[in-house]
Amino acid sequence: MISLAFLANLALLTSLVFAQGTSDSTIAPITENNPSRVTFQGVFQSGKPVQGQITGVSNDNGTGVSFSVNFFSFPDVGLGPFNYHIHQYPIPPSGNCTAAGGHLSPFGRPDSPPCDPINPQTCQPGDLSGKHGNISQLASASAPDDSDNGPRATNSFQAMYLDLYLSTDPNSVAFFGNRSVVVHAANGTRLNCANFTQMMPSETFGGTGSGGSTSTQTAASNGSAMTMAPVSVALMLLVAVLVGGL
Ligand SMILES: *[C@@H]1O[C@H](CO)[C@@H](O)[C@H](O)[C@H]1NC(C)=O
Ligand SMILES: *[C@@H]1O[C@H](CO)[C@@H](O)[C@H](O)[C@H]1NC(C)=O
Ligand SMILES: *[C@@H]1O[C@H](CO)[C@@H](O)[C@H](O)[C@H]1NC(C)=O
Ligand SMILES: *[C@@H]1O[C@H](CO)[C@@H](O)[C@H](O)[C@H]1NC(C)=O
Ligand SMILES: *[C@@H]1O[C@H](CO)[C@@H](O)[C@H](O)[C@H]1NC(C)=O
Ligand SMILES: *[C@@H]1O[C@H](CO)[C@@H](O)[C@H](O)[C@H]1NC(C)=O
Ligand SMILES: *[C@@H]1O[C@H](CO)[C@@H](O)[C@H](O)[C@H]1NC(C)=O
Ligand SMILES: [Cu+2]
Repeated sequence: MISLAFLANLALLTSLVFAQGTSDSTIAPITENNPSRVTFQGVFQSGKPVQGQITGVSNDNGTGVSFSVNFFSFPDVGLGPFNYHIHQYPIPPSGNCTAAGGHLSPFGRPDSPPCDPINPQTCQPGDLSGKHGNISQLASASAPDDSDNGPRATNSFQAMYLDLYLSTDPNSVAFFGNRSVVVHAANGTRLNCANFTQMMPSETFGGTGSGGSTSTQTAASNGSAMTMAPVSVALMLLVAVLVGGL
């Protein structure tokens, strides 16, 4: 009897250890050394419910990705709370959101149980609304009502957050730059979706951009002698050396 109980306990202990091991293997590590200022943006398709874009740029210190979410034109709030994720595959040219496949989950974490935002490392890296909040409240039109342009930014949602588990580095399994974003109604319907595509630095406005980077871009676009200073100085030195040598 004692040995049976002992064996049963041993079996239970073993299964607990294995269960622990399995769940540990799906823990997402914090991404480091993300390449400086690299930016990817997804812009929802026109002609479908929910418009807007989501933009992710490497965090300034290389740890994680800073996201800026600006969604609007949601359908009736009763279809929410809405959620959104980074999905595995890009959207085909037809725009079919079903073809995006499942959530980006490089460590094999399944969709359930739901993400616990207190422990975001246990969530799927692609589960943005699980980690950072679903969309249960919408801002209504407060913009000036100019009937020429129609209602602006109605039923909108804005958010900014740092996600530590996604990456802008193509060598990382948590890289999202070649994948897609899908926004869902509460019943799971895929309302709209978009490819992420890389933005060139000159296309990147606002967000976490500092005054310094803006003035750099302005100076560069002027193409003045001032912005060419390092090259000019180098050329002058070269000319001076050549002239001096003759
Ligand atoms: C980078 O900054 C974020 C906050 O912006 C912080 O959570 C993280 O620990 C920092 N990482 C390093 C390596 O300093
Ligand atoms: C998404 O990207 C893929 C791969 O680059 C491309 O074939 C497809 O046309 C894009 N889809 C949309 C809707 O732009
Ligand atoms: C959309 O893509 C899914 C998955 O690839 C496919 O099963 C479905 O037939 C496609 N729908 C249309 C309308 O092409
Ligand atoms: C959405 O978020 C709200 C508030 O955080 C929460 O109460 C609700 O359960 C969430 N809904 C879903 C479908 O995840
Ligand atoms: C996206 O990039 C990752 C990392 O470079 C790569 O493993 C994956 O195959 C790519 N996926 C697609 C659909 O191109
Ligand atoms: C989800 O809700 C939408 C909008 O009401 C509806 O068209 C669709 O049939 C529903 N889908 C499911 C799977 O219930
Ligand atoms: C760039 O050109 C604009 C318009 O010509 C001017 O207003 C601005 O001061 C210039 N900036 C620099 C840094 O030269
Ligand atoms: Cu999704």
